[in-house]
Amino acid sequence: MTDHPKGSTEAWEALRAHQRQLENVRVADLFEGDDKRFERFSMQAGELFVDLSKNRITQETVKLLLALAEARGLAARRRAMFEGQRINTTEDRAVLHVALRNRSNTPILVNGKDVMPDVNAVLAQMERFAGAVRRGEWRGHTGERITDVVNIGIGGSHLGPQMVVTALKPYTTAALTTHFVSNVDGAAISEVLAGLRPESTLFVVSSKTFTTQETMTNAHTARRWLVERLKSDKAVARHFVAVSTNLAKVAEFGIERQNVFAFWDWVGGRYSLWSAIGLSIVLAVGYERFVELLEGAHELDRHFQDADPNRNAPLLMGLLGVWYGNFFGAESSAVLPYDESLRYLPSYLQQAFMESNGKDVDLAGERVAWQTGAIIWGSPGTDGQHAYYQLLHQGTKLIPADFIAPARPFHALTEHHDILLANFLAQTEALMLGRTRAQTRAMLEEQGAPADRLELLSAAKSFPGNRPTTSILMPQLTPHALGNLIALYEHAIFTQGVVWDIDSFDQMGVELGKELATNLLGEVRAGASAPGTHDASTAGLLAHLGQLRGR
Ligand code: G6Q
Repeated sequence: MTDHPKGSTEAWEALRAHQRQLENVRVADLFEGDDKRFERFSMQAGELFVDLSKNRITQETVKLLLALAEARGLAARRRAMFEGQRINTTEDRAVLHVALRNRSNTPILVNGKDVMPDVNAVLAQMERFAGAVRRGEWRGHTGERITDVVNIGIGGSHLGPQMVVTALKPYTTAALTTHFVSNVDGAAISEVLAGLRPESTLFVVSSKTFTTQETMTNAHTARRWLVERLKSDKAVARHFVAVSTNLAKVAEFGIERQNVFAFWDWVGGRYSLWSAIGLSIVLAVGYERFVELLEGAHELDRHFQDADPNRNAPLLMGLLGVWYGNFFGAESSAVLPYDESLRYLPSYLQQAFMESNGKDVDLAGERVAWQTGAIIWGSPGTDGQHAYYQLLHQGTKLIPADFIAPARPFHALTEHHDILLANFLAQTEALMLGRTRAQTRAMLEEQGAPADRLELLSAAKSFPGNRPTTSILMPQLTPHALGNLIALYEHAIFTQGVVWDIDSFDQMGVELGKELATNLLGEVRAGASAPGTHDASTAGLLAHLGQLRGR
């Protein structure tokens, strides 16, 4: 067994040697020695301006990383995805979220059949339905207009719509409010239902499988709430629609066929916001804006396929993750949007990256001997600056961070936005430059610090710097720019999966959780387990819970 993916020996060894050369090189010095560094390592991808120049890279690094991608067959694998080949090997499925936003409408074949007519038919159905609701033509059971939409879903059937609807708040209409329920914790749905009237509420039950315990439990609770209050089973038809690939299960739930929005097994949950799973987005911002989102993603799809590798933003961002994770020992990576409306982007990307690339076997089923997916975390700036940035600046860990900001806000508080952007730039600059012990000492002396504390304070107040950041700017957070941004990350994830030789499109760990919870439910209800069925800790906790709950 080798310690690197198949076919990459030469490229891997070259990168390892190169890392040793670069280990003590400061990015700040690289800028000193190259007045074209910023131009060299920054690029346009759709509306996004992506600056990689504050990373620990040289032209040689890029050359070697691209050689690694080539050795791992990136181009062929990318073509295979766009052509609809079954690159999700464990599930034996195509991976075609790119077809959902294929605005050029060129045929994409799955098992010899063009999927575009079906994609377009569902889009048209979404347009018709959402338009009718938004115009007030679709009425509730008692004839009232719909004022509130509740998306019930979890994981991939929740995080995307929630992130996008929140990000595009300026495009939403005051006449329709969107709510999200995901957690099976009864507090979640209770809180949402408490503020709603059944007469004017529409539930969108989003579940690819339509068997997910959390979603089904929440959907049944919502259904009971509605039927009890409107005193008729018939009300369900006007207040529930479903988004699913499992039409039989939807019918069992009692939702009529014309109120079902279909998608297909070649759409992975965490890649599904472009499909009918985006219905709550269409309801919130309207069909035209949703199409702009799709167009933005399509533009990045083209960029990923066609751009010169040296200016291919998703390709290079994916490879940077490999560079830090496999050669610098970085374990995590931060996503730091300087935009309050992107507050769900870190959790959205956390799922996208970690569920896709948190894998420990390669495509042949062999255990990998190299690091795979990074831990992704983050939250909006500037809040994080007053919390965990301390560790980014002075901690002992290397944490590459992406800083993301729109140049123009939607509000009129220009002064706020100036301050926000100043913080963005100040942080990325400080993370790179740091402050040496000598500089700190000189500063402290000038400030008149007591001589007996100079050593201690200059140590504590100096910053190592050389902490890598990527800056992503866009003119404004429009649907189109957001589509660019999400697809940028999707293709970075894809790139990493190809390099690591893993299946980025299955999610066995998620499925394990689904099985385990179902198995234990009976025992939680009973407050006890049969002897020998669990380890002593789990059996003990079950019994203790049973006592606390009087079972
Ligand atoms: C995503 C995962 C997972 C999934 C949820 C919900 O890629 O598979 O997060 O989206 O478990 O599944 P359903 O849509 O089937 O309810």
